[in-house]
Amino acid sequence: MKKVVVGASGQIGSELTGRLKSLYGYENILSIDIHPPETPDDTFIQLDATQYDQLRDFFLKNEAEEVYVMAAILSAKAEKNPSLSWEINMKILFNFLELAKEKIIRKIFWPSSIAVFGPHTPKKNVPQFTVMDPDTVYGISKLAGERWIEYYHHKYDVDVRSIRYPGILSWKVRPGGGTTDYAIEMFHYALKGETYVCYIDQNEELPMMYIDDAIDATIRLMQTSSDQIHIRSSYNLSAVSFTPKQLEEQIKKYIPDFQVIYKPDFRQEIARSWPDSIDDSYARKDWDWKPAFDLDKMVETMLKSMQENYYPASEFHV
Ligand code: VAH
Repeated sequence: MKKVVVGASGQIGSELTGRLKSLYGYENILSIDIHPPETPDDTFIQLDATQYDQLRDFFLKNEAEEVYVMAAILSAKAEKNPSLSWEINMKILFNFLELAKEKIIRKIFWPSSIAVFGPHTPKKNVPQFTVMDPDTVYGISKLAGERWIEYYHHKYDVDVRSIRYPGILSWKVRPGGGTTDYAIEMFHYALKGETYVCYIDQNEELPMMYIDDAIDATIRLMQTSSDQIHIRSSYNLSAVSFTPKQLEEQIKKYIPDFQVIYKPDFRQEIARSWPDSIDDSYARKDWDWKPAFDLDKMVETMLKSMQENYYPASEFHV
């Protein structure tokens, strides 16, 4: 039985594929995306996850015990084409819910996001159950998706699990079209010795997480026995919260000359609607979640990894 990562060329999908391969064996993990991966992978299959018949044929040929559905149009990009982004995000989800309802696949991971929270959601330590009035295309699609995955679980006994990811920091694959991408861009500019123009307000606090924590949580949730899972919409998950200014100051501990200019754009309005911090007590209780990366460890790891892999000439030593 294979495990399959859909959206395997993306920021999270690419690293999730690598981790699953090291955990379960290279040949046992298949990867699907509409775009080829940055690094060649002979277990990669180019498929459009919105095309149900193509997916059904693929999964009838390749029996999959688990499918990680990581493909979606992210928040900033989705605002540029609302109806198409809604259509794509929901079609992809429904394709896999239907395959699971037909018992062609057995277990699904589908990522939600803190984008499901909106302007009237409490900003601090957002509880698992609260007011949710997202006012972005991405957030609306993720909230609708959460309702559908809970419906398919209760109505058709589909085993689908989900996490509300915060902003994710990683360095291997550039993210595409997220509001929180600023945090990754800041490291690139700092290491290039260039001034960064930040499109988010310097005091806008957002929940964030290092990629390794996000992947650990995802795999841990999928390994948890079904009777321990008490949340079938999507689990709140938290690691650190910081503002762009706090990130700038943390980077300056290593690169003192780094400069940031703040020029908020439309993405600031998206970020403003999201909470500052998250209460993830359900995830800690149900499947023993705890993050390994605080802000210090995240910044050091990002700088060290990016210097080694992209900017060997950069003038600083961690
Ligand atoms: C985005 N990185 O910015 C994603 C994430 C909470 C943010 O959903 O759209």
